[in-house]
Amino acid sequence: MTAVDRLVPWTVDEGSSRARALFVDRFGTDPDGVWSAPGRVNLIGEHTDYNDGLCLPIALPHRTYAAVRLRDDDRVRLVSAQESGDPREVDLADVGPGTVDGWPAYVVGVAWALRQAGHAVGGFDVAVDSCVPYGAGLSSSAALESSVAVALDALHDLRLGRDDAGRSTLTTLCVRAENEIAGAPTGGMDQAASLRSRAGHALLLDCLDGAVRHVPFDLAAEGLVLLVVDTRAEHALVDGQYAARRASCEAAAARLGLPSLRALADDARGWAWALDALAGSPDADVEVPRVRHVATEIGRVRDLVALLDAGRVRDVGPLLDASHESLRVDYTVSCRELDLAVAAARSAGALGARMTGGGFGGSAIALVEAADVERVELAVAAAFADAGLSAPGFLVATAEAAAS
Ligand code: GAF
Repeated sequence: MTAVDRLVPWTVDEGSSRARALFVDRFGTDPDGVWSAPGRVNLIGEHTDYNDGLCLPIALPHRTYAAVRLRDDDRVRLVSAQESGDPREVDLADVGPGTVDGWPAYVVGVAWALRQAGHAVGGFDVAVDSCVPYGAGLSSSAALESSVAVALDALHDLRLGRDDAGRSTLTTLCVRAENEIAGAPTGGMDQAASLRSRAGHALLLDCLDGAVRHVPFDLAAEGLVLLVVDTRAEHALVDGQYAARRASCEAAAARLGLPSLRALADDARGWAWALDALAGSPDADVEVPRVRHVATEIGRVRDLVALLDAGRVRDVGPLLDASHESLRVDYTVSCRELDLAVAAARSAGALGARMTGGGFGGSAIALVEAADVERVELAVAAAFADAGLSAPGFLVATAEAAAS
C-alpha cells in the first residue's frame, strides 16, 4: 500500500470475471461473452479534435468491462456495478435524441447508431463494471461506448472490429451515440483512442480525415513515468462550458472564411494573421485567445511527435508546460485544482505537467523520473491538503491496447 491513493488497474481476467459475475447475479444466466475497452489520457493536442486538428492520446490499462447476452426482442436491460437498484430497461425503438438519461444513453446510443447505419442490431442484456474512474476526465464514457461497440460488432458478426478501417467506422458511430443520444458535443479523440490505439504506442490522430499513426511510446525504457493526478474535481462535458468553447471556435472559423481552425495550422502565412483579422470583431475578446490556443496547440503536437520520433522524450516537458498555460490563459478550461496539481508536480521535480482532457476539473498528467514518482505524489497530495481540498487520486499511465 502506498501512502497516497493509487488506482491500480484490474487485469483483464479480473475485470472480465467481475462483469461476468455481475451478469450472472443480476440476470440469472451466463453472458454470451465479455468485452472491454480502455480509458485514455491525452499527451497533447487538447480541444483540437473538434477543430479538425491533431491530438496524441494513449489508451490506459484501466478498462471498462461489458458482459453481454443478445435477446430476441428489442429490449435492452442494463446493470452496472457502479450503480445500485433494479436493472434499467430501454426499448431500442424508443431511443432518439433526448430520450434516455444517464449512463444507459452511452450504451443504447451505440446500438441506436449501429441501427442508423443499417445494421440489424436488436436487444441485449448488459452488465458493466469498470476501473476507469468516473468524472476524472479519463474517458469513462468512451470506454463504455467502445466496450459495447466491440461486443455488438462481435455478436452480430459485423466484422468492423477486425481492422482499423472498421474500427474507424465504430469510432464514428460511438461519437454519434455521445453527441446525439447522450447530448455531449465532444469531438472524436476519446473514442478513437479507445478503439484504435496500439500497446506501446501513442496514437497520432489527424481529425481532419481520421488518419492515424502509431508513434512508439515506451517511457519505462527511458526510466520515466507518466503520472496521472485525478483532482477529484468532477468534470462534465454535458454542461454548457465545453459546448461554448466549441461554438466560439466554429464562429471564429466562419468569420475567417475557413472550413475549420485546422486550416490555420497548415496555412503558409502561419496563423498570426487570423488574430489581426478577428481583432475588430464584436467577440474578439473571446475568439482571439481561443484561436491562438488551437493554432499553437496543433503546432505543439507536431513538435512533440518530432521529439518522440527523434528519441528525445526527455525533452518534451516544456511543450507540456506550454500546453497547460495555453489551456489556462487562452482557452480558460483549467481550474484551481488542475493548476495546483500541475504546479506542485513541477515543484517536486516533474519534467513537465499539464491538464489533460476537457478540463473544468478532471485530471492532470506529469512526466516524472521513475525514482521520483512517490515524492511527486506525496508533494501533490500535501499541496491539496494544505489548500483544504479533498485528497487527489493517482494512477500510472502506460500505453495499452485498444478495445477487444
Ligand atoms: C473531451 C472530449 F470528449 C474530447 O473530444 C476532446 O475534445 C477533449 O475533451 C479535449 O481535448 O475529452
